[in-house]
Amino acid sequence: IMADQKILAASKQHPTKPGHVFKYGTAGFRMNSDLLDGVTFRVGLLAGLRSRKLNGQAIGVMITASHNPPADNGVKIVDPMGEMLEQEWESYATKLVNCDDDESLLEYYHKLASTLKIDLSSSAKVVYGRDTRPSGHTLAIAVADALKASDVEGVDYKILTTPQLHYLTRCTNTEGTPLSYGKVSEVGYYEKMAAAFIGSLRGRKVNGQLVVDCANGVGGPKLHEFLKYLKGKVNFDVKVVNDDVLRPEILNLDSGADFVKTKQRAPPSPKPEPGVRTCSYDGDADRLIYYWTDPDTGFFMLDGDRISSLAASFISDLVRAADLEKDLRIGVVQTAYANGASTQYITQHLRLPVVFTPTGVKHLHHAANDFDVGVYFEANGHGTVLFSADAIQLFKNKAPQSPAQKEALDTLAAFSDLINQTVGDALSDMLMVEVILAHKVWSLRDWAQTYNDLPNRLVRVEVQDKDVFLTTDAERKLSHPHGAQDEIDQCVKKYTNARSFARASGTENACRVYAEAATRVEADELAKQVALIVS
Ligand code: 16G
Ligand code: ZN
Repeated sequence: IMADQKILAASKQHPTKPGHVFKYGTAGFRMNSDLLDGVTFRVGLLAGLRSRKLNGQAIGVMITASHNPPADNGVKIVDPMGEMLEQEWESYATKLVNCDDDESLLEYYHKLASTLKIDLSSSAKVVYGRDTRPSGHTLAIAVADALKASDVEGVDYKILTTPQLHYLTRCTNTEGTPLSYGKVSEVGYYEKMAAAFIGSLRGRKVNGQLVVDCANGVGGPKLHEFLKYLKGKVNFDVKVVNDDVLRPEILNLDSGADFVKTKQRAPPSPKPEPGVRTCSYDGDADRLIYYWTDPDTGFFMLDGDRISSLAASFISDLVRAADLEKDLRIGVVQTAYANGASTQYITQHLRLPVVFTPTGVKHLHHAANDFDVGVYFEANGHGTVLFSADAIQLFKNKAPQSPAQKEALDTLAAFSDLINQTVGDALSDMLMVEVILAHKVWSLRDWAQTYNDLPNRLVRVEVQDKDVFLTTDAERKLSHPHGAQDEIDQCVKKYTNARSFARASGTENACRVYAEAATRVEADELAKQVALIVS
């Protein structure tokens, strides 16, 4: 009863705004920050329940709205090994957050505890962090208040990138075990990344300067911090730009991975230097896009599909050199947005299997776990490479039969340490790309020449009710409304090498249409026609 009073009293301090229906979507709860205080408080309560349900393992809570405008914010829950919240719990989150008042909230909290057989007196722990948005500070207080009221231990990591919070969650739960993932601190993250970067380079040189656009988000200060750990150990010429987090209004403004990918051009500021290798993070540093501006041919982008095929090619070469080809299954996971040319390159040229899943990291991550080495990237630059415990054991313990085999095994061991195993991580992925380019002695132009992207167009279509659009086959086909897919098929038939699909957005009230075809004009036309079908 005392405990209930505490939760009720705290909840009164963090009311939800009436008249809104909230949904735990692909990126947790995300909206204008004015609506989020009560939502975040309730997410804090649920995270505590989840921790109790999982025998007191730490659960993560991240407060961020990624590439969204500065006025937005969001909150999502991270499971013990650093993965996204288990699907079933997403609906508990939705229900808990939508309770009408404090009393019904408390009632549903108890209902969840009893149906899930959760002992509310057992111990629980939640670790949390936030990006640089000004609203993050008060939202973190809402989490803290929920934890205090429900008697859950909380650790406030303050400002972090999203992947750092995922890393810390996993480290907390594996500390002192054979599965230990690193020191449980932000410093531990930098130390691990720095050691693995140097270890993976194996004496090779990173060529030329790399410009990193941080979207004026949390990636900026964190990258500056990381670079200190390389000082005097390796020559890595990085110029950090768009790293101003003191003016929150410029977060994600005309910069960052989402801008570059959707606008298909370099951020206007600072003025792009011709030929210089450049990459962009998004606002919470879990997406990465590479590009350069050519004096003759203009802007050229290397997106998530390119990073995926680069990683798959590098790793499969090493696995072959290490004579592990028969022991390890390597696979690539893509979504419907992956450029058809990348899929063809991976299946035909690299001869690796490609699996398709619906949009959203949790789906890709899950599918990648089915391989010993699972490479997954969304075209938008979010992704990572997952290594099975068996694979990592082999890299570390297999007895090499030749110096070349030893070199391959040692590179794989360090490389697997460099790649964040919990979630896509712009900093870790960037180091991965830099290592691969250094090994191959490739410029971005060399990388770009592996295949030619099919011209493509993505359009956002305003629709009355996006929920009438239901998909099958990893979102590549519409099952509803009836007949729509037939109409799309008829359009696609008219073009060469063409493909198109429509799906309801998971984050906005709109429908998205993607089209690709042999030429720019055809891709544009096709997208327009399919947009007409769904609107
Ligand atoms: C979320 C997803 C991202 C996906 C995007 C699609 C996570 C962490 N993020 O931002 O991976 O590409 O949604 O948005 O899963 P859409 O459904 O509006 O097209
Ligand atoms: Zn992000």
